[in-house]
Amino acid sequence: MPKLSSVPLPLSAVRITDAFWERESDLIRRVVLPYQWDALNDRVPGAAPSWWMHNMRAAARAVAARKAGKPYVPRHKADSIVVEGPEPARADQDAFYGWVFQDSDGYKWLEAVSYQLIQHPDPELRRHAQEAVDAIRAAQEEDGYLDTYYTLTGIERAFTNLKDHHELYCFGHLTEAAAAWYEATGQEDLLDVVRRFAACISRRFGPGRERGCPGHEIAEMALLRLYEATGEEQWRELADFFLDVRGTEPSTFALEENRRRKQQGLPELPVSAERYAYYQAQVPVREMTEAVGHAVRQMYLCSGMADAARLNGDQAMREACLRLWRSAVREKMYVTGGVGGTHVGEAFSRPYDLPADTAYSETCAAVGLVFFARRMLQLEPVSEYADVMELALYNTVLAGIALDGKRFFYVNPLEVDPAACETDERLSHVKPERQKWFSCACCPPNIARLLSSLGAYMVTQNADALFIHLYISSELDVCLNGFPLKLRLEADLTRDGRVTLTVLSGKAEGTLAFRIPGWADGFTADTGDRGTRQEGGYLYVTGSWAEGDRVTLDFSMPVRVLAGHPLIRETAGQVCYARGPLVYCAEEADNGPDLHLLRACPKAEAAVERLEIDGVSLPALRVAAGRLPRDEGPLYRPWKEAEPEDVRLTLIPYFAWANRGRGEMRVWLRL
Ligand code: FUB
Ligand code: ZN
Repeated sequence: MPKLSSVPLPLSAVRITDAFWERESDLIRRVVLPYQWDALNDRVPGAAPSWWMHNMRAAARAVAARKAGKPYVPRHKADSIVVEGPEPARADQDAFYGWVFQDSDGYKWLEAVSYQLIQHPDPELRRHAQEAVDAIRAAQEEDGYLDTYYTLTGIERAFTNLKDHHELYCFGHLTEAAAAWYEATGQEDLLDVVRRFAACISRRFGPGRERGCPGHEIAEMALLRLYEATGEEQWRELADFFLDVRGTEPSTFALEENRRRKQQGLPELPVSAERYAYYQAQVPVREMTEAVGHAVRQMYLCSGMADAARLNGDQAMREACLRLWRSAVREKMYVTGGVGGTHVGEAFSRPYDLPADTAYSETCAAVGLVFFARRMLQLEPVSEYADVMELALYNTVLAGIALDGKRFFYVNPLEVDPAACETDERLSHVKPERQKWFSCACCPPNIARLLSSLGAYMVTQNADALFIHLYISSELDVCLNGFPLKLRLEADLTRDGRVTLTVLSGKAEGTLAFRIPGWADGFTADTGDRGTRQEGGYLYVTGSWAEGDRVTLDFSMPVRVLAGHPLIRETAGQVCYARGPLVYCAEEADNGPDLHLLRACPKAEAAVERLEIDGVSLPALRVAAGRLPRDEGPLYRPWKEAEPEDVRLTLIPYFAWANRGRGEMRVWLRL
């Protein structure tokens, strides 16, 4: 392992006490996960059915029938599935409904529940989770294969379309869930399911056997996680195999496509990899230079690559990760930490193409960026990674869930005119109001699993130092140079930039490294008589630590007025406001309609106030601005100097928009 690389603290060593984040985590445990369990069981009135439990039970019956020597006759053939399905009460109990990756929704939920159980025993959640585990076990085929889509639509076609049919994606999410469930309960029941499924995959794919890799990545990072958790080499070997095959010639996606075409009597296609950029399979991974294609896939691939670079000490892989990071973050990321500039294919667009109203910026892609950032931090403690991780977390990830935890955004635009979204086909992907659930419900459980494991993103450690990346109030049980320390971290970045670290118990010598956030306009530090140095955007504080010792940092947190890079056409002549990790937006609820008529006054002072939205106290900004009149004049008229009326705007954190009914919203304000 490279010297600089670090590992996160185990979740059990972090107890979050933060006023802001504890509310979120509590909401996830008390409201979101029980709600999502109902959704997975199709019990949320008026919400799109999930079909998760339905498909698991139907698959279990099909598996049992086959075991008893009775063939199962698919209700629908693979490739002709019914995504929306009927009312669940009128559904064919033995048919598959939903998307090909429907199984993954429940796996993500189970992973989130497991993280919660590590931190808070909850008998009801545990009972539901066990029910889910048992349903999954029953749906596994005798040879270890597990994917309800193929079990119910034609098992003979399993593994014939790795590019589009997501069985390795579902396997990846199952692996993540199993690792988390094992960590939470010590039970190997789900791990055994994964072992059997992995064995089934490995009988078919691997060195000297068939070449293949997932069309939608995640298995790579999931397998490497399992390798780290268990020390079992087989997981690393399979992850390395998937990474090494990707993008090599002849393209495995082309070969499988040609096999299908042959069966249909269609001519074969060229087998070169270059056609598969959408799936990040256009070149071998170590040669990749640009973040392209489906944004979630790209972020998950990058995460797996960063893990592999760290665990294998693979320098070429690390350099590819750096290039992909720079492309994604420095040329293709929204100011809100979202990625995916186009809804066409839910994908990365060209550099600097970051439209506000037609943005895709899928919640899952921001979750993926958080994964990638933490893994880059593990490779090397450089504060840019933590800055981006924090940005994505406080803005786009949080925007994906309503303050009451019961409605969700999949797409996260930076400008919304509800009337346009409802009438303009080009904006049909943009929902002005959060939804109860989605037929493609990848995002809600993804938010739940990330927010339930926040402790794993805050602190990492290597032989040199303990790195504090995110300032979230918490109690931490750490071990510094072999000596246990109990630490209390106090901060509330939704209020100010003051951070205090107190040693609650223990005695040790060593280094604590504190991130100097990119948003801070200078800082002061009281570190006692310990030695300090700055490197990579961290303040390293070295010395002895004992009960009652304290470090206080004061990061100056002014209101920042941001402009976009000159090559982002969309942000030309506009500014947006930010303070600390939060990006702000104007909403119709505070500022009236026609937000495009507002004119920002970037030089005017801004005041920070508290505002209550849906019972939650949030930081708001009051800023001076102008408003152009709306008139009934002709469509075009001779230009004259604009005479805006003076107004004061209320700006709210971007993540909190759309919690007060339907209305306009915009992040970028014209000058
Ligand atoms: O394909 C599985 C998931 O569904 C993707 O990650 C999301 O973008 C959505 O397409
Ligand atoms: Zn999603």
